[in-house]
Amino acid sequence: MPVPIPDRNSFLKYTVPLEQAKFLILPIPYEQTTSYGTGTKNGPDAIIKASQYLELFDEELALEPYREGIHTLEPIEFDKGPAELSIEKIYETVKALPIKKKFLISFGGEHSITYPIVKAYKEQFPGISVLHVDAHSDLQEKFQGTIYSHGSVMARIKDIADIVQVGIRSQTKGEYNLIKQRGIHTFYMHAIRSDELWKEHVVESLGDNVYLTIDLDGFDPSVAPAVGTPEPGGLLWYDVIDLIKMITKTRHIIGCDIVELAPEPHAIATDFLAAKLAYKIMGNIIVSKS
Ligand SMILES: [Mn+2]
Repeated sequence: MPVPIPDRNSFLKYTVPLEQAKFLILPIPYEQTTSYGTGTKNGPDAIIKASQYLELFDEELALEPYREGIHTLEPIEFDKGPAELSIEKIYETVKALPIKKKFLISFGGEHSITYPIVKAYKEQFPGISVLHVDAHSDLQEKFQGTIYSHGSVMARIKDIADIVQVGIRSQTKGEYNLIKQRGIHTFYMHAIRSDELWKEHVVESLGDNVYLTIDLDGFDPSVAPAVGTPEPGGLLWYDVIDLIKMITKTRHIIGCDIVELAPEPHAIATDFLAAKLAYKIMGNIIVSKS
């Protein structure tokens, strides 16, 4: 077992050398195309700060996940310029990481970051399913003039991987029709409400290797208010945690990202939720492999 060393810039305030880590944290403070509220570039920092107030012990799993070793990487730096360059930079960064040997958790940043991450995963894990938790289906071909917008991220990903969407409650008619035509597995929020077995149905529609992307606006604004585009009627904490737990029982979660946190001083609960979510994912990954 690696020996965690205190470090004030790291997730949970502890670090281990990269080679010894089971988990990698990659801060991706990318914000170029957000549409309503702004501030997602401050997301990774806020999650790492909030994580430093988490208890290291998980009482539900009865373990201290950080003892498996967490290494927080340097944030990716972005130059001003076309979205393509930033997307390429994210892809190259993730491609260079040992994503097969370690479990990578990326913190956004806006949702656009997920496409280059999935592209890098796809090269090492053929046939992956992408589980997409979000209020929005993000399936617009182009949004605000770019195909790399946060509103188009799943339109890009659907062409390279199977996608399963959960928590959706805001979309255009075009997106609605596309889902019907392509037979995309979309679990709408209104349908989840009246289906006691929705989590089982989500798991059934996933392949063996699952990449998890969580837009925090998939959660209800009552539990995650600090997002750029809050939508009423979302998922609650245990909906998401229980879903993740259920997935790890029969599928392999191979990596994940948590995106769209737009920190606000009066809504620090969202920062904390995001940090705890990342830690809960780590705990469940450990339990599923032991
Ligand atoms: Mn969203």
